[in-house]
Amino acid sequence: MFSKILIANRGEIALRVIRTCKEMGIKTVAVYSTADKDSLHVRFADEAVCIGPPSSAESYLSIPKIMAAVEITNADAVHPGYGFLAENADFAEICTEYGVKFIGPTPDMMKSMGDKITAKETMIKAKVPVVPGSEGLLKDVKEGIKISNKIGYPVMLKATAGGGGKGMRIIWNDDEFQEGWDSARKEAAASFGNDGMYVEKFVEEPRHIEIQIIGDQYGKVIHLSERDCSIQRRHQKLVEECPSPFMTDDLRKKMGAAAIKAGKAINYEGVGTVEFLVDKYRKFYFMEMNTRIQVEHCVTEEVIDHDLIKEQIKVAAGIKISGKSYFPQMHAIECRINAEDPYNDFRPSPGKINSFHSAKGHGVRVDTHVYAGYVVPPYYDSMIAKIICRAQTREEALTKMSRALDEFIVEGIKTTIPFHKKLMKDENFRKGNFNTGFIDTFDLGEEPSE
Ligand code: MV4
Repeated sequence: MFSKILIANRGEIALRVIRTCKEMGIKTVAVYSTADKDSLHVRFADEAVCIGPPSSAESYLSIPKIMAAVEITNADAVHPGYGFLAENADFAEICTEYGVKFIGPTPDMMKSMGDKITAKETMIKAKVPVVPGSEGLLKDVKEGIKISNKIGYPVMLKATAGGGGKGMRIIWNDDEFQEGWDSARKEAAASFGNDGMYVEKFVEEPRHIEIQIIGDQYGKVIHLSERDCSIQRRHQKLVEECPSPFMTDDLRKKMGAAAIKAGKAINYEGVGTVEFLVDKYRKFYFMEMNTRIQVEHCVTEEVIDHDLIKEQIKVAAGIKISGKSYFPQMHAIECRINAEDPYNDFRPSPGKINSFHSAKGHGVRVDTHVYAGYVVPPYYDSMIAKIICRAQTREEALTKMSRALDEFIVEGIKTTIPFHKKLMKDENFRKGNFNTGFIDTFDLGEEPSE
């Protein structure tokens, strides 16, 4: 087992990793920017190294700064968390060169999923269902139009370097193709420095359902059931839950088996997530694979009662996975609390938290790095807390979440709490009647006056 892990991250995920390391008897090293000097991850780690000024590029994204911290503290493994360097193949490679274990997949596994066309080709070979479309890169508009007529409009034009909605266009007919092609390519070139495009059938009103997997170094891959992440706004997830209200035992078996095939196809090692689009007929299609621990991993932890960070560290240390895939034993739902104003286009709302009272009680878990007096810096992601509620049934979990949101107090900044309160009481949401378009038409109503 590792003796000292450096956590190359900040916020709640850095704290989350520190907690598990403590329970496993592993020493921890925090790294922090000057903007985070008063953060809890700095206080709770055994050692802490300042790695630069507030800007991410000069701190949490700086490979030389992080490697210097690894060197001076003698850490024997690095946990990247999510975001920042978590899916940076160069960073994983450099860690290996330095003789420190990168807790995650190998650079090859990361690269094979980072390029969407390569990922799709790998899935076709592995017999994982994909959305019908072009094979490989599109040469030009002419080829794109020809394929679109074959599969039938509407189609979606996507950047091979994309993900998260950038460089993506819905196209409804031949006449729209050229303009969509030009604008999507320009966006992809600017965002990723790669303007390679592919096209596929547009799946209408899909649900976003992902399967958590874990693989060990000996070729074993199991799944840990699904998370429904259809409640998103501009490709930012707001709520995640398990079981998906749309799931059936039969569909879970099929999607679980497909996710395992996806993992095995690349000899996947570590925790990963296979994202699927699921249409109204419950047909599912591979979308992308995330080769990292995700924000919403807690939902899975609550329904299968296992610590995923612990499992991740164990497989990284070469321990074998024992046992079979896991099916949900409970219902869990997570609301992301962001320092944003839901009544003003979710604009970031950094600043000082004057008073803070966390929700508590049976079945309520709050993962957060903030406290009364904490100043939310403007430089990073705006998530300040995750509330995860679990109960025997979805109905009870939603009721518990409403209650938890009601007793959660954050003063001094705007948060997404009022949004979640309204959502938990929405009739269609409660019925499980939603897809990825739900938030586009959701009416938050007027801001309540104090
Ligand atoms: C799609 C799609 C419909 N059809 N692909 C959005 C982000 C990127 N990962 C892929 N995305 C989509 N791909 C086809 N062929 C609809 C989306 C999509 C979406 C997917 C999951 C969750 C929210 C979404 C919001 C808008 C579009």
